[in-house]
Amino acid sequence: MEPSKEYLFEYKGVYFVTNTSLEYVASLEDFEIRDSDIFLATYPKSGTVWTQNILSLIIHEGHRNGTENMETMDRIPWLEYNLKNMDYANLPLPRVFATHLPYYLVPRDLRKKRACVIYVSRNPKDVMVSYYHFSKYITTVEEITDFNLLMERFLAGKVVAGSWLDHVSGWYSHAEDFNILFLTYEEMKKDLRSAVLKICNFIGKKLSEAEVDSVVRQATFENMKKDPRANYENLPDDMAAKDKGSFLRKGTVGDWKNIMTVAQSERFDQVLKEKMKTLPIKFIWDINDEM
Ligand code: PPS
Repeated sequence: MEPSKEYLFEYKGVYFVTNTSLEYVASLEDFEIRDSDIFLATYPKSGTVWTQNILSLIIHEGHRNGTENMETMDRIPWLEYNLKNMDYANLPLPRVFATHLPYYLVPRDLRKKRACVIYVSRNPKDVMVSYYHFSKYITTVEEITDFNLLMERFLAGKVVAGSWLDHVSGWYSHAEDFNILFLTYEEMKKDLRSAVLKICNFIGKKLSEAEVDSVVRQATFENMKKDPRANYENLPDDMAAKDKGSFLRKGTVGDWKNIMTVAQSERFDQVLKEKMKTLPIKFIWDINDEM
């Protein structure tokens, strides 16, 4: 039941992939903030890379009009996984970081309402199913082929970033401490243009109608999947089993129905759905559901 120490280590109640270190993660509470910083916070598999791409398209004209060819991870690196040993203190402004940290481990000064935080969440059945497929593809995450075992680990929070419920409820219940915009994967899926506009407004970036159109067009699932940068096709060979999948997999709402049995879904509901009632979010479990 316990996650393998080869793949995950625990720090203050959450799990991290072993390609970062406990000391580094612990140091991030003191990470120095700039007022123009933007942090994209998510629980894994909730739309991080999607929103990362949207932010990059909004902020960088050279990305939007195709004149600059830069890896997304170089533009918007992961805060707690500094895989390329970048000098985070001296990145060009505005710095944008992606993070799976829970609210209580992020740089302390963010809690003074400095900088911007965008938090994206997704219905947890789709998150879990996405994680299941991801674990076969990414070699740094333990592959769990037994879906029942994967589900028990997920429900117990013994996966990357810990408990889904704790992550989402923590960020929502501490919203007042942060300058924060909440989005859901499902609302982005239903109306991408509105989500792009919300992000522009929140980070104070004015784009023309044509520029917004361009961001939206380049951020659809189909177009991102065709774009090697957006689809993270340039990951080092030892990080991904490229014959076993890709970063952008299916990109739908309700894919859980294709894999979870009725019994598994009921077990999931029994453990999580009751507790989810405390969340101020109405999750969409099927793309045909009303928002
Ligand atoms: S990670 O590894 O935590 O950074 O993963 P994350 O990026 O949060 O989540 C991956 C899922 O997001 C889907 N995705 C998209 N869906 C719709 N539209 C766009 N443009 C898009 N880009 C990424 C991706 O396919 C993963 O979901 P699944 O369900 O596995 O397809």
